[in-house]
Amino acid sequence: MIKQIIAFFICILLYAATVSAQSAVATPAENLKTKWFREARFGMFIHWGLFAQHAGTYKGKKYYGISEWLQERAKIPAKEYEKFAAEFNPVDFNAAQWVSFAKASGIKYIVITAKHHEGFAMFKSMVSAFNIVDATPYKKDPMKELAAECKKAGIRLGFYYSQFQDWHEPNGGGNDWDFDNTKKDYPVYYATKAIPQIKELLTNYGDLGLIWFDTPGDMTQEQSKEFLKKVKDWQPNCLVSSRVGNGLGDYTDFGDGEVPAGVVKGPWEAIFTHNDSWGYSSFDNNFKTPKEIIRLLTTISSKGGNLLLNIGPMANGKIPDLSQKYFLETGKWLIKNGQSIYGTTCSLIKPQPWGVTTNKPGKLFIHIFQSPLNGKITIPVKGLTLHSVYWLSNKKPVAAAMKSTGLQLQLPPLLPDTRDAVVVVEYSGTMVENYDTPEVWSRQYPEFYLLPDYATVKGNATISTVTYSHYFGDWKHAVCIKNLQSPTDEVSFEIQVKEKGDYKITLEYAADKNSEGEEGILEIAGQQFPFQVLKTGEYDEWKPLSWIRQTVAILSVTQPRLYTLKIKPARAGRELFNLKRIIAEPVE
Ligand code: H79
Repeated sequence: MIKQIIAFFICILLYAATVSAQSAVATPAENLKTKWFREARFGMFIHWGLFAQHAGTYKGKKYYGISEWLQERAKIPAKEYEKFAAEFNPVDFNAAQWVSFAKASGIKYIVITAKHHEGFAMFKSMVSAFNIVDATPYKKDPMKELAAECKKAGIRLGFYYSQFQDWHEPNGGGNDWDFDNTKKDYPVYYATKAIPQIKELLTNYGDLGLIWFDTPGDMTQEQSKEFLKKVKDWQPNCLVSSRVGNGLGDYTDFGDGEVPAGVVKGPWEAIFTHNDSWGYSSFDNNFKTPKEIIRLLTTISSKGGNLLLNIGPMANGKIPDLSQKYFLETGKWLIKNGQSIYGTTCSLIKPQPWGVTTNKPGKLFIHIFQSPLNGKITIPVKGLTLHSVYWLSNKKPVAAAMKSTGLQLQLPPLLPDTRDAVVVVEYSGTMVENYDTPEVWSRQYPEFYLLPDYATVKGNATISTVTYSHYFGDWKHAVCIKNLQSPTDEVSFEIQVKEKGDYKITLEYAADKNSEGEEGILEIAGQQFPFQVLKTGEYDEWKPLSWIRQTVAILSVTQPRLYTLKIKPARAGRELFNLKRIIAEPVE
């Protein structure tokens, strides 16, 4: 019960944290201020602090999940935690190496934890002796060196600062194992520690790109405004993340590990960590591969945002080997293909079975994740005059023609890159936003998906993000179709079926006991395919969600043409399910 209350409290913090910056139309001055950020596309988050020393283990017990929450999870008293500083000695820290690594990885900005929830300042502070210079044998300020190296390398530096949670302070948020929550005076903490330390960060380290606030918790609108104003007083051009709270900030951050549905206008950032923990964890080996990073970066760019991807250095200052290896591999891809990422704007068409697109004036970048068997792809754009069409990585031409159905490319049997092969189309004419084109089903792909992002929903049906986690608190998110409860709630897709033959149609979803046994109907080509919803597990955002793939129809197409696929409940009842995607497979 107590655990649930705590989890509830943290949920409130988290949800307050994911509120987006209010998107009033940006003024020219705001546009100028966020220009570097909107063009940067790839940032490196660094979670480094005393938590790195324990690397997820305390008194012989492994805490799976996010290691920077060790103090909270093991309920370590602040007085005892304080002693960790005497052991913290990052002798192998080398700012020049970190920055050259970031540069070689194609990183344009770095955001590092100046102070995480544990309350320990990783910089010299006159405000609190609980800082790396005064409390550790290291006695140096790594942020000074990092700021100097970033400046030399032309990389923007931002500081993460936990402005509400501070487990070291009696009046800071979060620590209820030492301090009584009902007796806390948060304004005292803001005035005596948080704001004075932010002043130190903004006055002692040169020009900063941004301040990355997190978990605003109980902050009022006035308090969030005050933090924002202080940052601007000291550095008017320094950006502030939306986690300053209450809908404020210069750009939007979504939830930890969340990619939003569809294209999002205005400056924003998706934040991910390389494995499942933000701080270093000695036993977390779930590192994203170069292919996963490249596709994540490309997909986020195509939606108009940045990827801020985190690494957790060890206590001695070393960056984990696999983070080094896979970031550098991503950097190699960016050296050849960076033009299709940096400074691009979002896709003007929806994701296609072969991949996604990004844009620059007069240039369309086609990111191919998967080639059809016959190598023919059609990009749903009209009226362009083609000047040249070539692979970005080697400049070799690609056969292309403008047809009435769109821009047709003939790809070779072997793509120049299996992770993301980029074709550049230089053109004149105007490309207009068009997300309304039908989905394409073709026997040239082994399988293809209908995603919720561009579905048409009716009645109470919604396109919403469902949150879950593997280890406690390492959030995962899935965009789903939800709230299909009565026959008037409906989701539908327009589909251009290219070739005749049979197609197997499978639903991928999660459903708990509330939905078990409900009946739904899939409608296509005048046929109705009824199905019953199967229970996949209880829904709990702190636990994994189990997804099931249930085949509900085989459609025999005798005539390739436009079809409408609909899903709705057979009768009024409880919600059908969290529908993640619909998979279609040509029957062979
Ligand atoms: O800095 C990273 C995380 O430490 C921070 N945001 C990213 C960028 C973050 N703050 N809050 N959370 C993440 C949510 C944490 C929830 C949990 Fe727990 C912490 C789950 C398990 C440990 C709450 C406390 C629930 C159980 C204990």
